[in-house]
Amino acid sequence: MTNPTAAQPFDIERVRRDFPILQRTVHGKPLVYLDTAASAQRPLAVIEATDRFYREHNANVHRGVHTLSQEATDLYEGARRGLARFINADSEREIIFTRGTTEAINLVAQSYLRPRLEPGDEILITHMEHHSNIVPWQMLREQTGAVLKVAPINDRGELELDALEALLSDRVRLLGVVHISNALGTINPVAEICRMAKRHGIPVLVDGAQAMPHSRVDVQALGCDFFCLSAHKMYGPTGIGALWARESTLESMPPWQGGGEMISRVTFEQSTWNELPAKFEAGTPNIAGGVGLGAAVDYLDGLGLEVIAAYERSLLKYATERLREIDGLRIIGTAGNKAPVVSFTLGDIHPHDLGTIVDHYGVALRTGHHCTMPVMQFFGVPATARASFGLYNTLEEVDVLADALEKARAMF
Ligand code: 7TS
Repeated sequence: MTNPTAAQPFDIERVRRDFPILQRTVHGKPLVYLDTAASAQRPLAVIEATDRFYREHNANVHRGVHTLSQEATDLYEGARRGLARFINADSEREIIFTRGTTEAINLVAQSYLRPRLEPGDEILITHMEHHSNIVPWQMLREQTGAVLKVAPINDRGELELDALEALLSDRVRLLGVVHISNALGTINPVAEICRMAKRHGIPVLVDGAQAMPHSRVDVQALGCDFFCLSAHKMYGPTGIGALWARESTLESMPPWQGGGEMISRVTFEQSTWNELPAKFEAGTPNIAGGVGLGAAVDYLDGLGLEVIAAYERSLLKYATERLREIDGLRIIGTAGNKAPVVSFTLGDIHPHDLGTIVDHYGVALRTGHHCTMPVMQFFGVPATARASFGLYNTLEEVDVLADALEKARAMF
């Protein structure tokens, strides 16, 4: 599905005007927001959609006959249809709204995998996973006696595909892999990995949190079994995201939380379950969040992900060149295929000090382990500073970052 307006060239000044927060200053300097991988800023379209929802349509969804409740339901379900279309799902029944990627992964762990695991069965993940694609499987390991295996990475921060394939034994019940690493920027060859896993009959969960804002995701073309995403990484609200899985897979899974909306009929003796996707959405959902997610999808579609990706590649190229010129700067994560994320250390300066200093120049960097402690251990660093770019960043902002880093270096 391509959007006819997407063929327009990328007008960065116009795009920046869509993001009101970019007008503000920090310590008297223009904000240079380089923390999009943690959470993206929101365009007016998203802010206004949630604002309009609360001003004009706010009511609980699904159970009402009154007009507002029906309007709220239409908006919320419209967002689900929009997301289904955006990622090329077969139908909106394949979209389960969650709080985000983390909750989507936990849902798969508890509802899909837990009933299928025997002691000694294996769950395979990779060395570059975010904690949210590690810890739910560790918890499952404690609950079931399963074994957690880890596919290795190399010094550039790329997956070792041969080693990964060698780990695809007949004991593996699920492979969990990150599409784009938040700490390294590595774009994994997920379609190839899914084909590999399919040859061994192993289902694949893709952590797509970082992929959604940077590349067009087509869940059918990827060939995965589960795809997890967060709206706030893709210019939408926090507290909402989704799990995609095929209808047949979701039908085979028991509900994981009980409550209102997920039932068909309740007596004290027994309850029966609602149809998809309601079966997995107990309780009142994040309705305004869903509406905002729908607006974010429309916004990204309007710009065109191919256009965004091309622009972001130019940002990454320039940032990599500029940062490499800085004495003592070490880039962590130098994969051949990267998203616009640059993790680095600078001499012996602690990343937190670096982050604090550049903040005084208006530059928002994330510093720490980025919820990927095993990646930090692999590269032998306690933490990195990370510049992560979004569709609103400019080459001039890369210069501001580089100058601020030079000033920080001079202070030590
Ligand atoms: N997976 C990846 C690859 C992520 O980058 C993140 C969040 C998550 C999962 C969890 O998403 P959530 O929306 O459920 O929290 N990453 C980051 C980050 O890089 N800095 O802060 C959060």
